[in-house]
Parts: sequence; C-alpha cells; structure tokens
Amino acid sequence: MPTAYIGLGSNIGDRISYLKKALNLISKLPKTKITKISSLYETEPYGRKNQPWFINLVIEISTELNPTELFKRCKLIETKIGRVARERWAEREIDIDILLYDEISTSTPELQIPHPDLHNRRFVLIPLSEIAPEAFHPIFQKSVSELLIECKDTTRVMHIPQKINLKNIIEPDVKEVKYIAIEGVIGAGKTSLAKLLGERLNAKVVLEQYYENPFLEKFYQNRERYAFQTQIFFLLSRYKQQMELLQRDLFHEYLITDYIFDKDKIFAHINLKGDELKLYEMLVSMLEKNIPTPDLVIYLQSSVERLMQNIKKRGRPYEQNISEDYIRELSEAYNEFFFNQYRKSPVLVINSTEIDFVNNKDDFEELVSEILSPRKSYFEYYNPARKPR
Ligand code: PH2
Ligand code: MG
Ligand code: MG
Repeated sequence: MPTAYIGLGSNIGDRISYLKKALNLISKLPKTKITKISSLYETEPYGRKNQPWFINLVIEISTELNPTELFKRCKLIETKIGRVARERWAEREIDIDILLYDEISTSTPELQIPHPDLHNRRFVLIPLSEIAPEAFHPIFQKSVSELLIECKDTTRVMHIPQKINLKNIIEPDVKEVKYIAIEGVIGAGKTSLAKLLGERLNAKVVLEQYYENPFLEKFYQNRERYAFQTQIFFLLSRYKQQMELLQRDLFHEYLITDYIFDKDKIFAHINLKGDELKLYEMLVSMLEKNIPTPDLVIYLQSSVERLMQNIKKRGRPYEQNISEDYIRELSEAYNEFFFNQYRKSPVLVINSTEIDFVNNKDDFEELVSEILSPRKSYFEYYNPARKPR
C-alpha cells in the first residue's frame, strides 16, 4: 500500500480539538490507516505574520486512495470540521495538506505533490523528520532530514510535551437511531409503545397485522395441528411488510415497528418440529437476506402474570385461548433469544412491569431521550434511576 505524509495545522479556536477531529476523520477514511503521528508543535506563523500561532503536526498514512481521491477527502474533512473560507494565508480552523505521496511527483492546478513549499517550512520539516527522517523528496532527491539541515526558515517551532494518542481520539462509530423496532412477548405492550413513540417522534409506524392471519384463532385452540400454516402465513406476510419498509418515505425521519422479522424464528422453534421446521428454515434463509436491520431494538420484558393480565384486559378475541404455559414458554424463548442469540442490532432491555409509559409522562420522556442518545454498548438495560447524561 502507498505511504503518504500529511501535514495538519490550526490557529484559531480550540486548536487541539480541531486537530483531533481531523485525525479521527482521517482514521475513518476508506482503505486508509494512520501509521504514525508526530508530536504537537506550537509554531510561529510562517508567511503572513499578523495572525495567531499555529499548532502543527504531521502524520504518516498507509492508503489505497490515489492522490486525487485523498486530496478531495482532505478538503471534505476540512469543510466538515468547520473550516471557514477566507483569503489565502489567513488564519484557519484546520488545514490538511498532502506533503508527500510515495515518491510520486504530480502537478495540477489544484494539487501539487510533493507540497511545493515543504522544503522551506520548519513547521513541516521538524514534525516530518520526527516520524520520517528518511522519507525521500522525489524532486530535490533528498531526504527529509537533509532538507531540514538546509532549510533557511527561521520561524520558531516549539515542541509541545502533550502527545496525541490515537486510541484516545478515535471515537467509535455511533450510528444515529432512525429505525426502531419494539419487541416482547404477546401482551408486553409493544403496540402501545410503538404508537406513543410514533406520535412523539412523528415517525412512520408500521404495526404487525396479527388479525389478518386466518389460522391464528384455530392455532391457539390446537397448536400442534395449525402451527405450520400459522407460521408460514406469518412469515410471508411479515416478509411482504418488511420489503415495503425499504421504501422509506420522505415525510418521516423515524420508522417504528412493533416487531422484528427475526421474531418469527422464536415462534417457529417453539411450534415446529422435524421436517416442517427444516422446510421453514430453508424458506427463512432465502428470505432474510433482504430484510432491513433496525438501528435499535427495544425489548420489553414483563412477568408472566402481568402478560396474562394484559392479554385479558385488552380482550382481543382470538387471544383469549392463550394458555399461561405457552406465555411462560415464550418468555423463556424470548429471553434466550435476546440475551444469547440476537446480535444484529443494539438491544435496549426495558422491564415494562415497573414502568408505565402510557400514564407517566416523565417515564416516557426519559425513555425517548434514552432511545435517541448514541449507544455506547450493544446491550443495555434501561435504568430509569440513572442520572441524566
Ligand atoms: N500554514 C500556512 C501558512 N503559515 N504557519 C505555521 N506556523 N503553520 C502553518 O500550518 C501555516 C503557516 C498555510 O497553509
Ligand atoms: Mg497549508
Ligand atoms: Mg491547505
């Protein structure tokens, strides 16, 4: 892979923080690795004198981006970090310059490599010779350390003892939560929470269509006899609905569903056996490739007693034959699934026996901010007693 050297500088605002942001973004460039980082240097302005001192450093990268691609990416990073357009030589929030790229020399109106003034600048040569004294300048046919010895520049360059440690600045990628799926055993309150969140976030809410399954009522009366039909009907109707989710609409920033496609497996494994289960799994493996993955799954946990109460209370006629044993079996299978198997999305576990989102506005608002805050870990228990971040 080609090796390139990049010079970074900042002389207004929180200079170190701008530099760290730049390093963080460079480290996330495709096909690119930061391999060395020089010390920080506080440097007298070179060229136009009447501006604040800079902090400069140089990094070495290993990259498969070609010089033009790399240059464009560096410009984009400058913009992203908030570099304001000013006249040439003016102060800047962040400046990112390609100094050397292997031993290539190119010159186009917008990009020159090596950097055309590199050999005249102590604020470049000093940090560069710290990490790459032997790097070679293809035009002058000299090493960086030779260039430094011959450099006539007298502007001051002061070493700063503070080191930038790559590990400390590379932030994990946090994905914004846009697609939220709510899960839990029958009666956990998925649909109510989906509707409530939908209103609060002005989300598109897509609810599972239970009542459309013509086998469901018979299934609750005789599970063994109707399991396969019920399962296949659910699988195909969930698949169809999930494919429609891929067409996100432009009017809603958020999407909320009251189930995940993978729930189907929990039910299948409880209700199907032998050849039927095999056939079902074959079908699933073909279908699941195209299914969108939620950015966050909320798993509503509840006690079996509470689930049974809720099922009675809401009185959906086709659910009234559900046995407590079946709910217990489902609860265990759900726990096993979310705690030990499901790894596609971050999971936020909420004990809904204790928290009443529907009637307690404070509980609900706290949950909303918890949902929208970036996830630090892949698996979290929601803790309403926790201090706000
Ligand atoms: N960058 C300039 C002009 N002058 N002086 C110092 N000390 N450090 C810089 O990064 C710098 C400069 C143009 O890019
Ligand atoms: Mg520059
Ligand atoms: Mg520049």
